[in-house]
Amino acid sequence: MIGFPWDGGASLGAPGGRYGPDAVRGAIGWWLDRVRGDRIWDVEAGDVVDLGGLRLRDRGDVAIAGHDTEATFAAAAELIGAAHDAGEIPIVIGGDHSITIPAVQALADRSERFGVVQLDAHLDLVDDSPAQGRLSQSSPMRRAIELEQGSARRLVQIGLRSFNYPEFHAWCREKGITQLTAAQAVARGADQVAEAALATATADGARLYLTVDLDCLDPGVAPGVGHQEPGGLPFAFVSAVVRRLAPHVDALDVAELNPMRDPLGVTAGIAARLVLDFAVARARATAPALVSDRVADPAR
Ligand SMILES: [Mn+2]
Repeated sequence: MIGFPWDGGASLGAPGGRYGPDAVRGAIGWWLDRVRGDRIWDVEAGDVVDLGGLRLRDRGDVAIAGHDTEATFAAAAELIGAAHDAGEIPIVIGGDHSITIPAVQALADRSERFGVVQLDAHLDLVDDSPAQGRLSQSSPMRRAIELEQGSARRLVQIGLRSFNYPEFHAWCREKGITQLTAAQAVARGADQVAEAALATATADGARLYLTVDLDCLDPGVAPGVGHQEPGGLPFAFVSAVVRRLAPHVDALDVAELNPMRDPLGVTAGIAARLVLDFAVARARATAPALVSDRVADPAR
């Protein structure tokens, strides 16, 4: 885990993302308390998982230079890169969605090619604008697909909705970006969506970057984000996609948590749950379940 307490890129949404990492650290303890002797009962999956092979390490926060976005992003890429080089899977906790820019760069620097699965209400494809520049919360996917190791054809966007700039309609189709609205994704179901996204994003042996913008969720579920869009994904859908992709992911981020808009801590709790979902799914992939309800219930 790497905290990235940055909201300097929140040029359209509300500031406050800088308090995100500590809110997740506070919320995650609720579930870590359930770990006994390196084991945890995954109630929803119906098994007891051996966490003995899993080490969840907190590498602390990216050093923020509030006056200098490029210096901050360089420090982030270095800290995230150090996790990659140590054989770890970085879990970057934002912070507004611009945190993805250096986090993707760190993976790209260590990959022949990579693909991205993005859970988000928004496109995040702005190239440049007078108000936002090139490194804001509205640009992380544009910066990702223009990298030499990236490709628009390996970008899968899930949870899109609401309204957007008209010029992007044709542009996205020309580039070959895969897009699913929140309603389309729910209609297809999490398993099918995750399978197809995995195949598209990891084509040609590409490594996988997973970015979860918490505004992919319905704001009635997760209100504490930079900008809320009605009609979002249910928690169970997002959790299922994160769990299904987790064993294949080379880097994860969870972005746009804004504790200043999250007075009850509900959204921080969701961010922490998704981190645990991710970690437990990875542990399950390497160590078989110790006890499973699925043995008793062959229908599952
Ligand atoms: Mn976003």
